[in-house]
Amino acid sequence: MVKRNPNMAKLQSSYLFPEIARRKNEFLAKNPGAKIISLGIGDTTQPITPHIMKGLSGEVSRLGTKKGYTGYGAEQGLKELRDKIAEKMYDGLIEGDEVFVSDGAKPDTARLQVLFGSNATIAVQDPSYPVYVDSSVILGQTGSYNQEKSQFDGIEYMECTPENNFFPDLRKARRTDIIFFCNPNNPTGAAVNAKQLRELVNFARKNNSIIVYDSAYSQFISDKNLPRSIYEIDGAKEVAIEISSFSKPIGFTGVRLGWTVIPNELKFEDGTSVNKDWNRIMTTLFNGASNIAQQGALSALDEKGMKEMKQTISYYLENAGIIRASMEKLGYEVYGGVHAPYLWVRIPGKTSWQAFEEFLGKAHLVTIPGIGFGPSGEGFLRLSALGHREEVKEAVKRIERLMK
Ligand code: PL4
Repeated sequence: MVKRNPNMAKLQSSYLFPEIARRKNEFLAKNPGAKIISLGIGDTTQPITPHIMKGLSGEVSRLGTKKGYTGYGAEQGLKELRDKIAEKMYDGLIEGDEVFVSDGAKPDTARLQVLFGSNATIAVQDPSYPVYVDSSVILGQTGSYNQEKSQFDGIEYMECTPENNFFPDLRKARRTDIIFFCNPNNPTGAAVNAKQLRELVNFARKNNSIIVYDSAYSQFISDKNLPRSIYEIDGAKEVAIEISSFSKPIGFTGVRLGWTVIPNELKFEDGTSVNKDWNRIMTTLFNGASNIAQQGALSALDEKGMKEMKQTISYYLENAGIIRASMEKLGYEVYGGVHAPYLWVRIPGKTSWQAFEEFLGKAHLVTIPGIGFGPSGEGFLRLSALGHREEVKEAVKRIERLMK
């Protein structure tokens, strides 16, 4: 028999999101007529907009012609798209050859862990998107799960709570090789200002760490004065990788397309270019993003496409505003929903799994328990605003009834 990878045994039996789906299905099996509304998994619901659809369908048609057919593409992505991402998403702060197009931010996170290897040490915001911690465990970068602390030994959990305005106290943080930092944050919806981001960059520079900056929700930032990319901060190119995604801004969660930026200035301790090693990883472990998806993204990044992207984001942020206003009226302590499609709500007197069960059992609403994102998430629920407007309004009514 083959020995099991011992790191797998350290993980919780199920990844957070399939566990939510399992509990929902279990509830439905017992209550077959229940009309469940999901404020849970952050999945998009609005159809892909017309101009972006033209980009997708145009490529589908070309693939059926002798002249237009293409097979494998460059593993790094179409040059035209890499250049366009650099120009439109980064205002020229980076070059096209620093952009690697991929099948999404989540798979890039996993491949980055392969790049860093099992000896790397990591820090995460607490709470944070669970993929950073779980991929670290799988790679063997951690010790065991500490039941008492609800965290893995060996990982630096940087508390981000209402008490510190969701920005970690870096004076207390232990030095690690890698710092995963998601902004705007999933799950809290908090967005940092330039001063805070500068503090983080300086912390990484002082410690010779690499920041993996996840900007999957950057297009939701609604204040022009807040930074969208980490490269807006001087000196970030020597210490930061940025991963990002087309999933949320243009509804590509199922189409699959994202990217990672590895600046040419970023070097490992021995002077090796990180970009060069990432190129080696991508050309070995990845076979290029879908040519159809890439044409859709090219349409998304022209003038009409950018307009449509803004409309899609406004729709979800309006949903967030509706949920936020109602929760505040009911007296809940609510965060987020302004620069991100997530609301972070404190549920007093209950664990987050108890609150999850109550919302599901009594209001037929799926939410995500905060503890699933880390120990500092205990006592909170994350609500997603990525639903249909009618369902969001109905969900709000149900919450109001639940509170009476
Ligand atoms: C459910 C901070 C959602 N099955 O679509 P990708 O791979 O380009 O981006 C995934 C991603 C990356 N970074 C952050 C994210 O929040 C997400 C998506 N997160 C959520 O509800 O938290 C979808 C989760 C998906 C999963 O397991 O990730």
